[in-house]
Formats: sequence, C-alpha cells, structure tokens
Amino acid sequence: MDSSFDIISDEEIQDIRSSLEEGESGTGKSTFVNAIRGMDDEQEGSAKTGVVETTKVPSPYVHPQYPSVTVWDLPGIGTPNFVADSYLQSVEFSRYDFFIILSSERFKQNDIDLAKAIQAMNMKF
Ligand SMILES: Nc1nc2c(ncn2[C@@H]2O[C@H](COP(=O)(O)OP(=O)(O)OP(=O)(O)O)[C@@H](O)[C@H]2O)c(=O)[nH]1
Ligand SMILES: [Mg+2]
Repeated sequence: MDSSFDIISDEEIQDIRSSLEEGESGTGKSTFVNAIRGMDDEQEGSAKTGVVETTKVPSPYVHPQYPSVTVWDLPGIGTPNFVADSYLQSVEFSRYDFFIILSSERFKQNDIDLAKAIQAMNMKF
C-alpha cells in the first residue's frame, strides 16, 4: 500500500490531547517574550511558540540590547503541572522584579487570582 501521506505520530496525538485538556491554548506569552527582545519566533535563541508547544518550565531570556534585563517565559497558569493554587510557588516568584500577565479574550478568574496573589506579596504586575 502507498503510504506517502503524512501519518500523525503518537507523540503529536499526545501533544494535541494535552493541549485540549489544559483548556486554554497559549495566550501569546512566548510570542511576547520574543517581541520584547526584538526577535522573530523562528529565530535561533528565541522562545518556542506554537498552538500545542507549551512552555513547561520557567525559562530566562536575556535582552540582546540590555544584558541586565532578563525576561522570564513562564508556563501558563492552570496547566497540569502549574495549578492555580500553587502557581507562584511553582515558578519561584521571588526571583522576579515584576510580572506581566497576558490574557487573550477576557481576563479570567485565574488571571484575577494571580493578580491578587502578586499584590498580596507586595510585588507589581
Ligand atoms: N492571533 C494572534 N495569535 C497570536 C498572538 N500572539 C501569539 N499568537 C499565536 O498563539 C499561539 C500561542 O502563542 P505562544 O506565544 O506560544 O503562547 P504561550 O502563552 O507562550 O503558550 P504556552 O507556552 O503554551 O502557555 C501561537 O500560534 C502564536 O503564533 C496574537 O497577538 N494574535
Ligand atoms: Mg509559551
């Protein structure tokens, strides 16, 4: 039989499945990290972006023009490994100076809870 068509791999199926389970596709955090560093998403050294490519661990990106500025790309809140309740602990909040919360469509309960938790720690967002 001719099997020249693309067969979706088990790994790809798993990626799609877990992204659906997470309920929210990315809100553009990694895309924003790249934009703020003046980089294309495809460029070497840029943060990985994509519909199913989830940022799974907090990752530091030094700004090319301002080496003392590090932008951290964080996983989404409410993903399986980063549940809302313990999100700030999981991402080690104390190492950041301030937070930028990215939300697509509407500012949802997780976003509000996050903003309140940041405020409660006397940090800025
Ligand atoms: N229409 C539109 N799409 C965007 C925008 N920003 C990002 N995207 C797309 O949305 C998808 C997800 O973007 P990412 O930057 O990977 O999102 P993320 O928040 O880092 O996602 P996770 O790491 O999975 O939490 C990608 O396909 C982007 O190209 C935007 O402003 N508008
Ligand atoms: Mg990401």
